[in-house]
Amino acid sequence: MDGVSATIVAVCTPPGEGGVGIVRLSGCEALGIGRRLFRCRPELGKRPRQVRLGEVRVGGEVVDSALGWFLPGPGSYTGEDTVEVCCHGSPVVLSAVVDAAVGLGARVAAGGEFTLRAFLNGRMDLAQAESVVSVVRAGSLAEAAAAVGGLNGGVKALAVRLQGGLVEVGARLEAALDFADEEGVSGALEGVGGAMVGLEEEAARALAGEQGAGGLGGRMVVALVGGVNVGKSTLFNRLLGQELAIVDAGPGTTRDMVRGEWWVDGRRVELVDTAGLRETGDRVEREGVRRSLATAARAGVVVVVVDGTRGWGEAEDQAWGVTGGRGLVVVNKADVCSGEGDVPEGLGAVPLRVSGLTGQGVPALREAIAERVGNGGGQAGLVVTGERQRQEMRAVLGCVRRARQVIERGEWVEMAAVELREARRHLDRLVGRDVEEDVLERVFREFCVGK
Ligand SMILES: Nc1nc2c(ncn2[C@@H]2O[C@H](COP(=O)(O)OP(=O)(O)OP(=O)(O)O)[C@@H](O)[C@H]2O)c(=O)[nH]1
Ligand SMILES: [Mg+2]
Repeated sequence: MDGVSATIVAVCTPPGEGGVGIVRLSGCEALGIGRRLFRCRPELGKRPRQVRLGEVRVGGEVVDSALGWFLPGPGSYTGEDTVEVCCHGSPVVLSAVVDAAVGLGARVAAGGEFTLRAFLNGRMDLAQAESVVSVVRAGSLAEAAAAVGGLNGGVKALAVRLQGGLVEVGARLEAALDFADEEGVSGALEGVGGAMVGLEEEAARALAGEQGAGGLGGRMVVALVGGVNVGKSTLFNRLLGQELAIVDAGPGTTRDMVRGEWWVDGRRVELVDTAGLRETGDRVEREGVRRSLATAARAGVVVVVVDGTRGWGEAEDQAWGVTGGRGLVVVNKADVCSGEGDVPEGLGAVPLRVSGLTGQGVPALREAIAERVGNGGGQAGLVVTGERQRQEMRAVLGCVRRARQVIERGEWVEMAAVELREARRHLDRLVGRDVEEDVLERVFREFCVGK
């Protein structure tokens, strides 16, 4: 990354009436520039980490009386020499101080650049950096508490734990591969399935915990996804008890997402009806499908709706894929079909038979959703926050689950070993090892200036 050596400056607290504004300088020139802008006795930097009262000077004029301090690297937030001056919050003064710092050689920091430097200097991992955004954006104390768990290294601790488990299971698989005869293989594999279930549960808990804090403005999102015409909108209206979404016999009716406020066991959630998934040449519908998948990826609970008269197909595979294997599956139109909708057994999901049209099976579905919503909300130690982390954790869960299924079916052990290696790669990426620069850019683009 270029420009890492430049000293950067920004106001890191938004100025407001009665509030304070902190000008933060970070980099090798921070102390030199800071001394020119903030005069105190003894001189800034003589007593590192001590808060001093002093004068803020711009162009030879004293423009504010402020508190300032010097934090030497590597023990600062960014890992670099840092000066912070806590002014009274006048926007005029704050911008004059920033301008003066720029005149002295500093560069105005980009959004998230302080935290980016902290990451590049090894002061925090990527998951911790992301937690900073989650804390800032928290819509409730519960969300803030969850995000702080990540900031304090909760995600890293989880990743290390899971890595340990994966290494152990992986080693047993590799050992099993060394046995040529079947008996030896099954002996070496004993207990591996159970160990994998434990890893799956731990990963799923981290995701479930996140769901509680997830959603818009702290509200959990429950999304209905699936192919076209499977009856998502009918079911959506049935669950809400009002005719909010348009229902039609033709495919591709819903394009925009339809959202409804829904109370489940005393908790307010957001029920979302989405566009049916299919390949289409229609530009607007394609955008609808893209949004459906994005909604499913960030929803707390995903209900994959299957048309019982048509059965499981490509759209369902796609919908299930984005849930990371943790969706609820319903076979709809139970009033006109008797089967289980060809839901693949390997999914590990027990399909619920419902009819959005008649209401059959809907109370059971409501209960199943309520249970998931409750689990998400009641968990302590919510750790995985943010879409990127969730995607990686879902990928981990998917890999471990597939590996277990391969073993349980007595299939090629090497395949399971490959899945486990892939899971470890996703865990590495979760904490920011081996991530590409564009991923970093995306993460830090979310930040506001001064953080
Ligand atoms: N028999 C029966 N028909 C149903 C049921 N649910 C929906 N339908 C019918 O299936 C058709 C499609 O229903 P929608 O609710 O619009 O389906 P959708 O999944 O929202 O469709 P798109 O928005 O196009 O993706 C309509 O003719 C509905 O009346 C059901 O449970 N039983
Ligand atoms: Mg619809």
